[in-house]
Amino acid sequence: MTDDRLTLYGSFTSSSSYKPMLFLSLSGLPFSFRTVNLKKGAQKEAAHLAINRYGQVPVLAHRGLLIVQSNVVLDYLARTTGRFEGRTEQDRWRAREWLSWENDAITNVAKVRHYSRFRQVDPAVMDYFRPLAEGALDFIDKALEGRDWLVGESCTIADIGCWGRMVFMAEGGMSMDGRPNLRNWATRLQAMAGFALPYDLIPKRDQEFSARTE
Ligand SMILES: N[C@@H](CCC(=O)N[C@@H](CS)C(=O)NCC(=O)O)C(=O)O
Repeated sequence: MTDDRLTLYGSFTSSSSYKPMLFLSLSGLPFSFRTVNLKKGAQKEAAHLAINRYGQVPVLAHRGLLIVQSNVVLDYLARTTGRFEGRTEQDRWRAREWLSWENDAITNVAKVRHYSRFRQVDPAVMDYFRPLAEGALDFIDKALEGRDWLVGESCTIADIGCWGRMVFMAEGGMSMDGRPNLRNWATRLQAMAGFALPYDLIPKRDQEFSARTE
């Protein structure tokens, strides 16, 4: 395996892992997937902490570099492959602006899903996070009014990053109902070659992915 091959460390239940996986799948690029068993706490073991100080997934290894934080991974992939970049310099900055907002706002969708599915919390905690999560979905719905994509005229890392973390919304009791622009955008994403939902895309075991031939 060459240093030039992209290697992604992630987990099949992780929206943060899904984001770069989706980028790679939509791009049809070959890559290696290495599973990190979050349930067994592999992310907190020394071997993983050596590649991700935060004890989390994802991690991208490429050409001797280690890239962590899903939105930084998306930024790296867009820069190095040229895929899903904005067309103009302003668009490229705007895409990264969306990713920064995503990390503030759509994270609340991930939290509500996490507390619904993996961990019981005091109802007051949910009362705090649910309106923030619903508000983030409303914001995206409004931003997409009259447009196909968040930035410019084509899909960028802004769309992949925002969709990628909200994808599990149903597991947190949230939905696209009453959010027509969000639903149409999701439909557009799902129509793209290489698109797959997380449980269909992220393997439970290490796997080698070949380049997609159209
Ligand atoms: N801000 C980070 C968040 C990463 C994150 O929360 N990863 C979760 C899975 S989605 C994780 O590794 N959780 C295990 C843990 O924190 O112990 C990113 O975007 O990469």
